[in-house]
Amino acid sequence: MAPTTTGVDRRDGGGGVLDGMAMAELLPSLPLETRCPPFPLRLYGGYWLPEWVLPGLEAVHARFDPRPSDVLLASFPKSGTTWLKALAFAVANRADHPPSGDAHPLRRSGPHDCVRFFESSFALAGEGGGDIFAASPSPRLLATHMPYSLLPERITASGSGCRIVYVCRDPKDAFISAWLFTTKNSTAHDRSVQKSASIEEVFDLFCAGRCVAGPQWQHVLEYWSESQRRPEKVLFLRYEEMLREPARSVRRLAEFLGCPFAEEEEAAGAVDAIVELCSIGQLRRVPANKTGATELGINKESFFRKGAAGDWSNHISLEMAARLDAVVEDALRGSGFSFAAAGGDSE
Ligand code: PAP
Repeated sequence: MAPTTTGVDRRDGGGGVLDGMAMAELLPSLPLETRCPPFPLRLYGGYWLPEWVLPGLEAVHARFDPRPSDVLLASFPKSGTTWLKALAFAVANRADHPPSGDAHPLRRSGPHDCVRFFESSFALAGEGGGDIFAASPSPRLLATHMPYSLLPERITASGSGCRIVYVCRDPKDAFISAWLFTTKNSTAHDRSVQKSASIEEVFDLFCAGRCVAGPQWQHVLEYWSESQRRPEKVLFLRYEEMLREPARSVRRLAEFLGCPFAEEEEAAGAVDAIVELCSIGQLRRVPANKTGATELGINKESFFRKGAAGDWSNHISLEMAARLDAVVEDALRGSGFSFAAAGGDSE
């Protein structure tokens, strides 16, 4: 099997669903990583993915029936997913749910309840059954942390109609966000993973691509490449740019989703109302985001921490940062993509 156009060699960790072999059979033979909390990871299709999610990925391939109106929100973990879910939900549903309204769903429930991850939803639903999203009305908003090359072709084929919005973040900030999230949620750890790992150890693993959905830069590069090839179907956003110009990002999102803001909406302040509704300060105040835990035992409040660019400098040394920058630069050389374009290190 040859490497794909996006550079992922599927021989690296097996092809699994892509080769028609059952995941349950394949899984024990895939390379295993247990040093990186919170989950045991398996190398599959060139990516380190949580072992428990892989059957969900298989189910997405086997049972998920995409519709041309579907929109998939994609990201490497801890890159702005929660924010993107809130923004896309608020933009797409603003006719039914005015952003300033007291009854808006984002004032009563969390962004992760409004837009669900399809691979983990299928994994948690278990075997059997059909398409768990079949009853959801169109247009559907769904989310994924899966790499582009592992999405079903029924989603990625040019004729599918499905649109994808990807949010990317500076790898150092994504690493720090993940590290602090994991340490805050230590009770959600899988028992088979070491709990005492130091930040230095986990950082070394991140630099080697050994983290949930890693290598991070490869994940980003695949979606970026596709956004260059099919800009009408794949929108590539940068977390740092969204922080700098949230209103511009909301307008881009609306245009891409086929529902640009009308003059009357602009005049009525709809864009700013969505920016405010989805701001980290507002989401943090929502009771549903303050208490309780997700199905995986993750404290809901831990999805809302600092929400800034460049916070890595408060947690890792300049030497560590330079090491990761060098790894990333090396891996991206010649690709045309650079994290520096976002100005990721400025607050
Ligand atoms: P996930 O992959 O588990 O879904 P994700 O939402 O991608 O997590 O990332 C969480 C980061 O987004 C956190 O960053 P930090 O740790 O560096 O602070 C979180 O604070 C940030 N975040 C969450 N909501 C928002 C928001 N509304 N605006 C900006 N940043 C946000």
